[in-house]
Amino acid sequence: MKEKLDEIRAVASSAIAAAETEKEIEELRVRFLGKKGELTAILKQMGSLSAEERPIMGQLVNEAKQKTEELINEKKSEIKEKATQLKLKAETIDITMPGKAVKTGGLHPLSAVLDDMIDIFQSMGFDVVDGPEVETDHYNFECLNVPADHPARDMQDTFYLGENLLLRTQTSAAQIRTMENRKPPIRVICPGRVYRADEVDATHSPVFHQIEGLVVDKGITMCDLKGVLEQFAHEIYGPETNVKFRPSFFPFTEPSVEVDVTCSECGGKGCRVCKGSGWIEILGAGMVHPRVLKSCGIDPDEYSGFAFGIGLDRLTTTRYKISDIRLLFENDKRFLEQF
Ligand code: 2NM
Repeated sequence: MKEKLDEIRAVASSAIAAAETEKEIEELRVRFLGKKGELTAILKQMGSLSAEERPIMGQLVNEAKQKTEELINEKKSEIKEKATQLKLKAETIDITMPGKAVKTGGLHPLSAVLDDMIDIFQSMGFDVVDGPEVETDHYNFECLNVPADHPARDMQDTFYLGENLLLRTQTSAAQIRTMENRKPPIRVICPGRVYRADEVDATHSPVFHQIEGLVVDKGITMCDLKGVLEQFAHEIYGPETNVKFRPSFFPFTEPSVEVDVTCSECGGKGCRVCKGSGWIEILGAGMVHPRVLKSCGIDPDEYSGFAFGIGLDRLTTTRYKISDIRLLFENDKRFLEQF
């Protein structure tokens, strides 16, 4: 029996030493130490021994069991440790490797300028409103006091989609709808794309961007117009910028003005950009024509208002020294990546 025991111990220890996985080691534990295991079986045969041999043999078997258990536990932790080391090695991060460059998009220059303008007008209490780009003759021209024989209505200047349907030539239609739907006081700006059948060149595009503003309330005067637009010009071009109001004409405003600011290129001395005048025209404006107010259901005897229209594209090209307006619309990545 002792020989048998020694043999089992020898087999067990070499099998344990050769085991490589937790599964194998668990199988060995069952094979030698389990309820039906080889060492347990020997213990059960002890009944056939004499009374003197029994305690000696019992001690040997117990020793063998204990020793085998120790070997198994040692091997088990060895395998576990190895697995942990492997896992750590596989998950090692080499912090000296150069990082992957994360490409972030940027704002289109038009969006950057528009965001600035919206900030300025919102800080003066204006809401931003939106409107459709496909408009009716009624909202684009009728309500704005543009007569039927006005050159702006000519096919040469306006993209018609049908007899009464067109691509809006200014964003005023959105303001007309605002006047129809809201009661004064009204303070809104309406930024958006507008369309004109212009000849395309470095400074003209058939699609461009406008931001139009409208204020209607009791007692609004030309002073309010001047104050708001001067504030705007100073925020965009800096507080030293001079602002000049010139009389002008629009069908939808009376009186009408055009607003010039000191040329930001030469500081007013005169250069190629301002064609030697020292001034740059930035917007048109005026007191909303009583007929326009009336066409929107607002009583011109009770209310008055002012409106203005600013071209976004020229402001953008001058700010970023972009030589050709068409670059704003082509979405060439080599151009856009510069912003
Ligand atoms: C301009 C110049 C002057 C204008 C007028 C209106 C409305 F809807 F209230 F009648 N919105 N915008 C206006 C006035 C636009 O663009 C150069």
